Amino acid sequence: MQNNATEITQKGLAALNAANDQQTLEITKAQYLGKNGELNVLLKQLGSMSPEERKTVGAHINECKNQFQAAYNAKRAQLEEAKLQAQLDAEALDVTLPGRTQELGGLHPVTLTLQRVVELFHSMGFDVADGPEIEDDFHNFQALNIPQNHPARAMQDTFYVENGDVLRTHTSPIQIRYMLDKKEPPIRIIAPGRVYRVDSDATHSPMFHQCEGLWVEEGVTFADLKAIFTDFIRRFFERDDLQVRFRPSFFPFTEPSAEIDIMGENGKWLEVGGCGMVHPNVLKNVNINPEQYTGFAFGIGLDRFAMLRYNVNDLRLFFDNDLAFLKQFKA
Ligand code: 2NM
Repeated sequence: MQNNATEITQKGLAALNAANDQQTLEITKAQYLGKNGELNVLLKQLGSMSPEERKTVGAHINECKNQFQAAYNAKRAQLEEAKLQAQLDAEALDVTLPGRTQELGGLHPVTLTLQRVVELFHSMGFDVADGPEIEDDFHNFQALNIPQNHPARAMQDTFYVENGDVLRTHTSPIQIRYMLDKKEPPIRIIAPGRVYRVDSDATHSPMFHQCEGLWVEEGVTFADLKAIFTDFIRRFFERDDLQVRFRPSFFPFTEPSAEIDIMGENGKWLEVGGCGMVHPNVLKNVNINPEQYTGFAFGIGLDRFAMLRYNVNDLRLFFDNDLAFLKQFKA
């Protein structure tokens, strides 16, 4: 009987040991410690024994039951621990991973350049004017003293839209519209925007950005043009001693006309824009009396200015939308 209890317990302990899930563990426990479990069945047989025998055998069976219970408790704790560990492993979170941040955008270098130009001219009393990118022949050419078949049109070949309209070749039509609207000087504006020409290489894009300036008032002279523009460009490049040269040239809409050069770091003159006194015909076309008023106008290429300011050697980089390039300008 005693050996029987030991044997059953050995078998039970082996079964507990082999149980690898909670369900099997509980079934095994019921098999040995349940009401009709093998060890309890042994207890029931004590009744047929002598008192002395009953005492020792009973004590032994209880010891076996305690041993089994302890083994069961240990195994149960072990399975619970394993289950918890498995859950923790499955739900593991690597808090050292970099976060998924929302990257902040930045302004395009040409936009940054325009903002700077606007700021500088605003400080000198110029307003900013705007206009349509699709223009009619009158505003883009005729009002600017460029008649039909004038050779200057060949230099400004552009993209033709229906019924003779064009994608504007310069921002001057903005100024024509402004003068027609405003009716009376004083007029002091800059006109920035996209313009279009049939031209494409490392330094020319079919779409580029211009900013033109215009000051019309009684008594405005070429000396005012030189002073205003020289002040502007020295402030733009942050060089008080920057050499500026006005080189005689021709534009249909100004007389006299000049190209504007600045002295580069390499000691060579570099063209940065054009200018002149607004042609009397242009003033007449917008109903301003050229006997009473005079004005100057100038034009600069914003892309060109951005290239100079940021040391970019290929204009096309501005239009490729390559983030590796654009990210360098994030303010
Ligand atoms: C330039 C050069 C010279 C110009 C002229 C006018 C207007 F509308 F007043 F006639 N606006 N801009 C002008 C003059 C533009 O760009 C190189």
